[in-house]
Amino acid sequence: MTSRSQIAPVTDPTHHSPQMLVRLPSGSSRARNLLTGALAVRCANRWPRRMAMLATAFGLLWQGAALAEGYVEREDVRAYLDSVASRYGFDRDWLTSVIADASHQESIIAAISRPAERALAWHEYRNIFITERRIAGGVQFWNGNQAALDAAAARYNVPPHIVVAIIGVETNYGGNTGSYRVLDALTTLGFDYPRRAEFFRGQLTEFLLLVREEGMDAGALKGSYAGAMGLGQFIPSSYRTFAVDFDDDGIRDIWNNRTDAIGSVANYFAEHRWKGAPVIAFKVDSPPANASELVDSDLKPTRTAGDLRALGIAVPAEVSDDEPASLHRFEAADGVQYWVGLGDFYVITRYNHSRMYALAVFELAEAIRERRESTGAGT
Ligand SMILES: [Ca+2]
Repeated sequence: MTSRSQIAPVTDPTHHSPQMLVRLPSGSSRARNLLTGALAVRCANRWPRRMAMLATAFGLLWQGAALAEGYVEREDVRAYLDSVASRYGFDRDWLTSVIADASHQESIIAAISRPAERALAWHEYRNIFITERRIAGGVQFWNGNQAALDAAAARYNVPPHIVVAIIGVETNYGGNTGSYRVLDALTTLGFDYPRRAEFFRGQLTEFLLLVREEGMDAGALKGSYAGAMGLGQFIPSSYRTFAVDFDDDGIRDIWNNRTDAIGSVANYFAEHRWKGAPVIAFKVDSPPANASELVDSDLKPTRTAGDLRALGIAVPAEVSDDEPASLHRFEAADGVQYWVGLGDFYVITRYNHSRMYALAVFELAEAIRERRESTGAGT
C-alpha cells in the first residue's frame, strides 16, 4: 500500500470512464504524421533519395515546432508550468520538454463531450456490460488469476467477484485499456476544455509527479480519453494514492501486471471503506405505492435499512437496521425497477460516480460468481 501521496481522493464523475463507451477515431496527431509521410513520398518521386530524407527531416522538425507552439508557447501553459515547477520543485526544462511533446487531440474533446452514461437508459447501459461474453470472460479472468484475487480478498477484504467485475466493466479484463497518450489527454483537457480544465490540470500535475516518482516515460503511457490508466483505469491521482505493488517486484504496474492491477483495485475499495457486508444491493419486488417519492437523489446514503423498513420496503433479514441504505430507480426494458443499495453499493460509486455503473458492476459480479459456481470452478 502506498503512503507516498497526501492527495485527497478525487471526487469527480469522470474519475473512471468505462472504456467500452469510447470510440477511438484517428486523432490530429495521426493526421499530421500521414501528412508528413505524403510529403516524403511526393519528394521521393522528384528528388534523389537524400533530398527526400532531408525533406522528411524538415517536415518532422516543422511538425515539432508546430506542436511546441501549440502548448509550451502558450501563455496560460507557461504560467501553469512556472507554477508547478516552483510548487513541486520540477526541473523547468524537463517540464518544457514533456509538454512540448503533448499533442492536442480533438477526438478527446469530442469523446468527453458525449458521455454515454448520461444518454442511456438503464436497460441500454446494462446491455453493454451484462453480456455472455463479459460473464464468460470474468470466469476466465478469475480462474487465471485466482491466487492474486484470493490474496487481495485476504488482505483487503474485497471479494474476487467484485474486483473481477470492475476490471471487466472498465477494460473488458484488460482487452481495452485505452489507446490515447495520457499526456495528450490531460494536456488537451487541461488547456482546451474550459468546463473541466481545472480538474484536468490537477490530474496533469498528478501525472507529472507520478512520472517523476516512478521514473516513467511520460510520452509512452497510454490510457482513456480522460487519462485513466491500466486494467482498472486509474487516473493519475488514484494511481499515486491507491495503486499497489502487489507482487512485491518493486514496480507498480497496473497496465501489464495483473497481480498489481488486482491488488490496486482491491486497495481502492478498502481505502473507500468497503465493509464486506452480507448484502450489497437488492431489487425491491413489491415497492410501496409512493416509491418514486422515496428515491434518493444523492448517491451518498442519507437513510438506513431501518428507515426503509419503516417506509414499507422489505429488506432482507441479514441486513441490520443501522446499515446505510438508499433507494434507487432504474428504467428497465419492461418498466421501472426500484433497487436498494447498501453501504458497499455506495463504495462502488466511489469508483465511478454513477448509480448505473454501480448496478452494472454488482449485476456482472453476481452473474460471474453464479456462472463460476455452476460450472464447479468456484467450489
Ligand atoms: Ca509489481
